[in-house]
Amino acid sequence: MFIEDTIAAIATPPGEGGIGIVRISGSKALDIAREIFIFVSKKNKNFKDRYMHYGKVVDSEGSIIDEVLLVYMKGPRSYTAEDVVEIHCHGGIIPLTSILKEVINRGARLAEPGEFTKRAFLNGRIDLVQAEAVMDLICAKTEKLAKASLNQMEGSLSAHIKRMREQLIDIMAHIEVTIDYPEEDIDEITTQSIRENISSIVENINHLISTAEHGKLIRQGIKAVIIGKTNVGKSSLLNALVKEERAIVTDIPGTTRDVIEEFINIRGVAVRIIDTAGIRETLDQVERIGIERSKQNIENADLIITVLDASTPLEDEDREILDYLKGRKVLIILNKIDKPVLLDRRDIEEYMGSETPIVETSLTLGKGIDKVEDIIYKMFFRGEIEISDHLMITNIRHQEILNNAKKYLIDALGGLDNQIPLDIVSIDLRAAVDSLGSITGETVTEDLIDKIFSEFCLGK
Ligand SMILES: Nc1nc2c(ncn2[C@@H]2O[C@H](COP(=O)(O)OP(=O)(O)OP(=O)(O)O)[C@@H](O)[C@H]2O)c(=O)[nH]1
Ligand SMILES: [Mg+2]
Repeated sequence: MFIEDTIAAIATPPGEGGIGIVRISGSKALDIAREIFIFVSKKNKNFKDRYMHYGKVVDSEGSIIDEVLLVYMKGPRSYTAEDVVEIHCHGGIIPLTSILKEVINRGARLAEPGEFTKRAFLNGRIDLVQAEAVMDLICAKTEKLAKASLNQMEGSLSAHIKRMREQLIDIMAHIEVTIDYPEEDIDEITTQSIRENISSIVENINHLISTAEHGKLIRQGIKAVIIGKTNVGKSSLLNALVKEERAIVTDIPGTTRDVIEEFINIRGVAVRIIDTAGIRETLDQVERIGIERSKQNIENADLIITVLDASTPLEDEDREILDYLKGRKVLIILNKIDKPVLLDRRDIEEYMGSETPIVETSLTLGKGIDKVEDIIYKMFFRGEIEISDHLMITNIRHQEILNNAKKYLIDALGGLDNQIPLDIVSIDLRAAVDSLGSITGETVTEDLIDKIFSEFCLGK
C-alpha cells in the first residue's frame, strides 16, 4: 500500500512541560522542515539523518515561533518507516499549536489517533500484535502490564503465533500432496502424524489461552472489596493499603456510609480496593442503602476481604457474613490483635475451611499490612509469574481469536477421527490459519484495522 499524504500531530500530552514535540511523517516531511526551520549554525544548513539540529521555527512572515531542536529520520529507518521529522519545542500549548498550524499550512494533514503506528503497521515495520502492544505500554498502569506489553512489542508473541501458523500451513501442504497423488495409498501413518501435529498445536494454543486469565488480571487489575461488621477496622485497612487517610475512621459504628474506591499497586498488580459500609441491622435509611451497596459490590468482586474484630468473640452477625462468602475467593483479616484476643482463629478455620487465608493485624499499630499485600498477591499469582520469560495473552481480541482457531482445529481432529476426506479436513485447517493470521494482522480486514487504531491516542 502506498500512502501519499504527510501527517502531523502534537506527540506529547496536553499541558505544560519542559519539552513538547510536533511529529511529521510522510514524503513532504523534509520539505516542510526546510520551509519552517532556520539553522542557527552558520556552517551547517543541511538536515543530517538522525541528528539533532538547533534552530528556530518561523511562520510564513518570518517571525519566530520558538527556539527548537529538530531531528530528521529518513525512512525506512523511522517509527513509521517513512520520512519523519520531530520538532522539539518548548512544552506549552502556544508554541506547540503554532508550530503544528505552520506545518499544516505547508501541506501536512492532521493525523488521526494512532495513525503514526498504523503507518508503521501498513508499511510492514511492525505487525498488529506489536502495534497493539505499543498502545498497551502507553496505557499501562502497572509494571507488569508494561513488561508484558514490551515483550509483545519485541515480537515474542508474534513469533510464536507465526510458528504455529507455519506448522499448520506445512500440514496443509502435506495433505495437498497426498490428495494430488491419490494412487499412493494414504496410509494410517500419514493421518496419524497429521493428527499428532494438529494436537500439538492445540496444546500450544491451550497453553496460551490459559495465560489469558492472568493476562486479564494484569490488564484490568483485581477488584477487592472490604466487608465486615461495623467498627471492625475496614476503613482503617483501606487507609493502610492506600497509605493515606482516605476514609474517615472513628470509633462510632456506622461511620462509612458510602462505597469508597481507590487503586493500589501491589507488586506491579493494580488492585481496585473498595471500602464499604459495615453490615448490621439498622433502621437508618442512609446506612441501609450503604449496606445494600456493600452487598452489590460483593457480587462481581475478584476478592472479598472480610475484616473481623479479634478482640470480640465470633458473633452471629460475623457468621452470617461468612456464610454469604462460601465458595468465593476470601481473605480473612483478624484485626485489633493489640487488644486481648477473644476470637480463636481455629473457629474460623473450622467454619471456612483450612485453605481460607487468615492474616492477623493491628491496623492502629500498622502490623500485618505487608502480610496482607503478600497474600493478596499470592492468591492471584501463585508461584510468581515471571513475565519476562513467559508468553502471555493480555489482549481479549487475541484470546477470542485463539479460541476460534482452537475450535477449527478440534473440528479438524474430529474429521480425522471420522475418516472424513482430507481435503475437507483441510478446510478447517485453512480457517485456523486465517484466524491466527488475524492476530498478527497477516489476514485482517480494513475495518478491523481502523477500529484497532482508532482507540489509540493522538500523535502516536
Ligand atoms: N485497638 C485497635 N483499634 C483499631 C484497630 N483498627 C481500627 N481500630 C479502631 O476501630 C475503630 C473503627 O475503625 P474503622 O476503620 O472506622 O472501622 P470500620 O469497619 O470502617 O467501621 P464502619 O465504617 O463504621 O463500619 C476506630 O476507632 C479505629 O481506630 C486496631 O488494630 N486496634
Ligand atoms: Mg468504615
